Amino acid sequence: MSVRLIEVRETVMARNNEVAATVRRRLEDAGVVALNLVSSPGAGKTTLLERTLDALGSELSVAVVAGDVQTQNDADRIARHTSALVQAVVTAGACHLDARQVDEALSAIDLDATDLLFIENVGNLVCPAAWDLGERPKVVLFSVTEGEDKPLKYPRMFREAHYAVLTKTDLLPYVPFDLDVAMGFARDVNPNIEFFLTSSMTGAGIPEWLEFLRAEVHRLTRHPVAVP
Ligand SMILES: Nc1nc2c(ncn2[C@@H]2O[C@H](COP(=O)(O)OP(=O)(O)OP(=O)(O)O)[C@@H](O)[C@H]2O)c(=O)[nH]1
Ligand SMILES: [Mg+2]
Repeated sequence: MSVRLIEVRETVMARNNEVAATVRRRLEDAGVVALNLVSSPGAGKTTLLERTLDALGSELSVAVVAGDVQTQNDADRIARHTSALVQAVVTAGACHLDARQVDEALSAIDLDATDLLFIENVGNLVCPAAWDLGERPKVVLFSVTEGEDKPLKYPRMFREAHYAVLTKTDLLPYVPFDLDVAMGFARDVNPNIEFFLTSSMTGAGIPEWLEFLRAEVHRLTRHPVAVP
């Protein structure tokens, strides 16, 4: 029985990886930078997206796929900050998005007219780490109220991520959280991870985040990824 279960899971993961490869190719062909935002519940993904859309919406063509377990609250929130269609994916209990859901959501988006795609994953520090959505890069958000040791407790998430956004830095005066210790733990599991320190309340660190997004779009436009 247990052997059969493992086989089933492997088949499901293999199928996901196939679809993710298709998604990646579609995005690369269209020159779209696709960020998969992952974090524990409530780390600030939707709020950062709201800020980002307010700042970049008139400058870049930004599309959003918002995943949630049960509601479309986040998609509704995000839609108030953009004129573009926001795709809501309700996973009906699943703790992560999968590549098929993203592939289907992309069908309603004009990728050739899109610069930047944000995929807001389900808030969970375990499940989304294992599921390739065809994105590049994966960005983990990590708020200062969560404790410095999250990278050690959930290493796969931080190992898979290319960037970490330390959010809610406006709360640092009120919580015992050592930024250097937290960043050190993240580097222990992923020496190449790069950081942004942000507050969506005060706007601290948001200009650097926006500059990074602009540079990613510019890089892909000037040096398209070679698709074999
Ligand atoms: N103080 C402070 N609060 C923030 C910041 N960013 C988000 N919040 C608050 O944190 C709470 C959760 O923020 P969301 O953006 O909904 O978090 P999320 O990661 O999208 O949550 P899920 O989608 O449920 O996983 C909200 O009450 C926000 O107002 C921040 O930079 N500083
Ligand atoms: Mg959210």
